[in-house]
Amino acid sequence: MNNKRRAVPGIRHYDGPAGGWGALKATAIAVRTQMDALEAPATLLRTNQPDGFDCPGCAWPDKEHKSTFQFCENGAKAVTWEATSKRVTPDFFAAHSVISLLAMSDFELEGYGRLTHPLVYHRESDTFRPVEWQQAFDRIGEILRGLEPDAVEFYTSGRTSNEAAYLFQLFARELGTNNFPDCSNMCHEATSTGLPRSIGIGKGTVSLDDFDKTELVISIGHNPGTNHPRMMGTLHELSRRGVPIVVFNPLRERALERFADPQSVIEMATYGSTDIASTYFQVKAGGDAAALKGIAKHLLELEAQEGKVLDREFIATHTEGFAAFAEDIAATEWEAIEQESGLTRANLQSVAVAYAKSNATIITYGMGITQHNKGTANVRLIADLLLMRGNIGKPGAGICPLRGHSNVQGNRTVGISEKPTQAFLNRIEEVFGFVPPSKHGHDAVMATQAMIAGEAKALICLGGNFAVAMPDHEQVFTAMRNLDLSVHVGTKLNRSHLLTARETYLFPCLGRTELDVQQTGRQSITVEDSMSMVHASSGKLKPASTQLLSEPAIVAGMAKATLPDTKIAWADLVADYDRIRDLIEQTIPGFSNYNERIRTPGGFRMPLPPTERVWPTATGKAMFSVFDGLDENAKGVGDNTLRMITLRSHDQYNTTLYALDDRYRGVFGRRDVLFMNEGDMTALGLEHGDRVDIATALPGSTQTLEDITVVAYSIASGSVGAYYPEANVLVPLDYLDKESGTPSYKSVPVRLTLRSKDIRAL
Ligand SMILES: Nc1nc2c(c(=O)[nH]1)N[C@H]1C(S)=C(S)[C@@H](COP(=O)(O)OP(=O)(O)OC[C@H]3O[C@@H](n4cnc5c(=O)[nH]c(N)nc54)[C@H](O)[C@@H]3O)O[C@H]1N2
Ligand SMILES: Nc1nc2c(c(=O)[nH]1)N[C@H]1C(S)=C(S)[C@@H](COP(=O)(O)OP(=O)(O)OC[C@H]3O[C@@H](n4cnc5c(=O)[nH]c(N)nc54)[C@H](O)[C@@H]3O)O[C@H]1N2
Ligand SMILES: [Mo]
Repeated sequence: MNNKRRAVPGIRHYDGPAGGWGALKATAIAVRTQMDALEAPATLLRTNQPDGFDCPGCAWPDKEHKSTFQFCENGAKAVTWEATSKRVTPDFFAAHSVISLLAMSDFELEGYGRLTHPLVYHRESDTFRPVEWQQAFDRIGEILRGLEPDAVEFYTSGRTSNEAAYLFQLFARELGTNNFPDCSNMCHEATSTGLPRSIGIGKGTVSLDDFDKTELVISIGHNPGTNHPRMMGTLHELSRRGVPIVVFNPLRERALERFADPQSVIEMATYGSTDIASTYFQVKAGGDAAALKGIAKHLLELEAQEGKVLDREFIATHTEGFAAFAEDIAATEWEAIEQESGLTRANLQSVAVAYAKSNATIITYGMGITQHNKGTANVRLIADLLLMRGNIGKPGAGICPLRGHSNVQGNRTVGISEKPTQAFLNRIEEVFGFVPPSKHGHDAVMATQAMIAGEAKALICLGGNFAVAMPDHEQVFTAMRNLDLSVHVGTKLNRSHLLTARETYLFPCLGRTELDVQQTGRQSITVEDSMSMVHASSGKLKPASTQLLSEPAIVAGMAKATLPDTKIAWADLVADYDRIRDLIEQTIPGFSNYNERIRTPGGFRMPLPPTERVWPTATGKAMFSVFDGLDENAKGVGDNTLRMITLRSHDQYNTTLYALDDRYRGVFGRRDVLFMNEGDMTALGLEHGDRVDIATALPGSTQTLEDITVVAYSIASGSVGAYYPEANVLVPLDYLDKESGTPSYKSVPVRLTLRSKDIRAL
């Protein structure tokens, strides 16, 4: 860092490691501002205990799910954010019109606390007013019955339980649609689409045990210190064991460099820390395919020189398509690889050498891989690299997509899919006696397009903040207002709730931390983590209000009121969630003895045939693929374009902001910044602290984001970084990975215009 640089308000260089005393302090603040200090310690201690609740923070598994409480700053924030003692009551809504609430920031909206009553939008007064649950369900039923089923969109956000998600898809299918826009369409859809072709299943193959046995980890495009905090304990252990961790990330992320484990007494007492990455490669945004091809290319060169680098036997017995893959790699020039990746041939060769030496390698990845024009192809290329050395289906090795929401994977497993398989539909028909629709439905982008076109008339959201999470807000916001009906099931107020349709209902639900008592007693729900472990979670806290219903109860209430001739005993299912699980078991493979197996601590693992080298692909083999070219196929229009990635701060959970700081990146009290490479700044005549307007540089795009302060940062040349969701206005809705429909949130060509050389006064 350049020490002579001028001071910019809110920007301070952060020198410490990740974790450590800073993390303890941040947790204490989260507890103090959100919770009753007496209840907080007990609540946090119940997180991820055998009879407690699953941490809503991330989808990283726990060792045996029963050991001591794993300290985790961002897990604590997620729990305290839900278990807050703040409330948004009917009095609050009477005093605040929707238009006045819309003027507030998303940070302020959620900050008011938990929703307490079911609410209906009252147009004349422009306020939300309390409504009786049954009255609301009846009116929703009436509206839905008057619509074509395919004019209704059923959105799921990944915090929802298996039980609620299963009922939600039954409701939609009995109504007659497969319209399931879902947060994973913006997230790991590239994994769900890419991996089935490569290995036969759209999920990761590693378990925590594999991390104990691995000899090399390659970490691409994810930021675990913030987003998968429990993974830091694993990385820390690996680093202590001397296992090399090779990172590919355009930004220097502090947690991937150094991390003081807050559970390590010695490190905490001595201000010590452990280096995490053994090598850190600042690949260009969107340059991963080139980097991966470079590694593969050198592996082929090593094989030609020394032999025994490829796992020839594995390739011959278990795979198809190797020759075409190898031919494409061999034909790719080093010069092009260097240019697209921003890394040198020597850099990539060194990774290939380390990879050739390792007997068991894991590749982990996140949004830096999936949220690109060629996200699906990127995922398959990762699989290819692993297949070259037989690194799937052996201990210590495999592919490890880091899932987003804590149950996003489970939601998909239990049927949230706009493209259901015929086998699943047949089972639904056999078990329930109605014929579910087989026509494919909408994913998130298609649902939004249907809303914009006026074809979709109603949106029902099981959690989430749909409008804000999607690209190109302005269009989405207008489309939301043109709907006949919107229904939101949520815990806290957010902007999507306020984009009122002709009729809008807001339903407060129990959170994961809260006691859920139904007719037959206390209920538990189940979730599936990033490593396909399914386990139970049951809340213990007193619900935020006596008016709350559980998510399964709300879904069942709407379904029963909508479907007069329903074949499903909705009320019985809500009375005892075991009955919902019995139906899941009858309709979805892999859930045998579901109720019995979730009663053992730790739960059970869903079947993962590739771990046993069984490949449920069309050919019965693992498939190599050919990645077409090297680049993203989307060059910016005009001179001086840069590639923008949008990312999460440390004090953020998706569209939820816990605070306005991003400690490890040295940003405090603000988010209107653009991280930029110093060389690029010089080339464009910009200085640290200059204020710029950002414009999307794609053909026909007119999107702009005004008045953003440039911050010098250690980021690959040609790449710039801005915060999600503020920068979503710059992402065109149709700028996406065509194979999976995932928006290219990490790859938007942009151009900067200097606005003022003044430093913003805060
Ligand atoms: N505390 C907290 N936890 C969370 C979330 C949260 O918001 N807050 N969100 C949850 C959800 S839904 C998800 S999906 C996950 C998201 O977890 P991540 O996948 O870590 O998501 P991002 O913050 O978007 O960051 C992606 C990382 O990829 C890097 N990157 C960007 N572009 C590229 C590229 O082209 N190549 C490479 N190699 N790297 C790139 C960025 O610098 C950044 O470090 O986390 C989950 N957990
Ligand atoms: N530019 C850009 N855009 C992105 C991304 C990016 O990296 N860059 N990432 C994308 C990704 S990976 C994702 S997953 C999406 C996230 O999109 P969403 O999942 O739609 O958004 P969240 O912000 O997680 O939703 C927050 C809301 O969920 C509700 N909520 C919280 N807990 C519960 C609960 O237990 N039950 C219910 N019913 N509701 C609850 C609260 O009301 C809260 O306001 O955003 C995507 N958008
Ligand atoms: Mo996500």
